[in-house]
Amino acid sequence: MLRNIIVPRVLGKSQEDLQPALDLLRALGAAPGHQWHAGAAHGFTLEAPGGAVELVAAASAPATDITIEVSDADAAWEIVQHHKVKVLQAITDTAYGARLFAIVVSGLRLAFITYSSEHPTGIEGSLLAQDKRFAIVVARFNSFITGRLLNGALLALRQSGAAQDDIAVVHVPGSFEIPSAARQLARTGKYDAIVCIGCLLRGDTLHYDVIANEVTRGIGQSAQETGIPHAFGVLTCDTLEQAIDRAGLKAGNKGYEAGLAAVEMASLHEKIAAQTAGKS
Ligand code: DLZ
Repeated sequence: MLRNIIVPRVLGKSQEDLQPALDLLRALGAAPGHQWHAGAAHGFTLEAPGGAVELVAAASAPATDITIEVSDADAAWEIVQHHKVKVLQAITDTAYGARLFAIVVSGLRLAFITYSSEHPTGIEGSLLAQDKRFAIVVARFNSFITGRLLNGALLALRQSGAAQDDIAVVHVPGSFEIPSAARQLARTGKYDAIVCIGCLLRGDTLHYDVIANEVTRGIGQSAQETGIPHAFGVLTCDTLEQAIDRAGLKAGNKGYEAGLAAVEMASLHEKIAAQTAGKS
């Protein structure tokens, strides 16, 4: 019966009023869900891998509207520094062993928390892109879609802290040409990750399956052989409508997701190299 719990918060009267909160939550990895626009009113649903309602009985109530559990509160704290927020509580250890901070953005009081674990958490990449360099290889074919995916990827990289000058955008004719350009860029050793963007439509491509397999294999092979992370932002859709949904309409923006994946993998790559340096 119960399918989903949605907490609507009215943050103002125009989209501008909620934009800072939207930008921040997306920079922290919230996936864009359903959105609606009705005249001057707007609604943006942000999705997380999990959600829960906590019912509390206590002498005092927490001074936040929403508590967001993150995998690394310190990394989230770094990201928050690049957004216009008011700090309610700087990052700190709690009495119960968690890491926590609280902010206000667009009038919304948010607490971010990472619970301590008795078990080692393992190595995980962060969403911090400062001082990292990225190349985006984007196919011109179906540019109506790939242009939107490119904008999504650029937004993800910039929101994660990558400098404009540290992002190279390389255009290729179609998806088939992505792997060779990606490999050439990866081989230069100048980039921490490559984002690959294209759109294959079954209706347009006679040998759709062959091309889709070849592009997927080529990108994967380039990543494995060069050792540089490649993010896969190539849509393979049956119809233009499906592609539009994945380029920013109903099903999020896969370019944005590929941008975030590139940032996380660039960070993970660096961490694994640091942790394994000198070990045989
Ligand atoms: C030729 C072609 C066709 C029919 N369809 C697509 C497509 O849906 N998506 C895409 O990215 N590229 C397509 N192409 C172009 C090929 O990827 C390639 O650029 C050309 O065959 C030249 O090698």
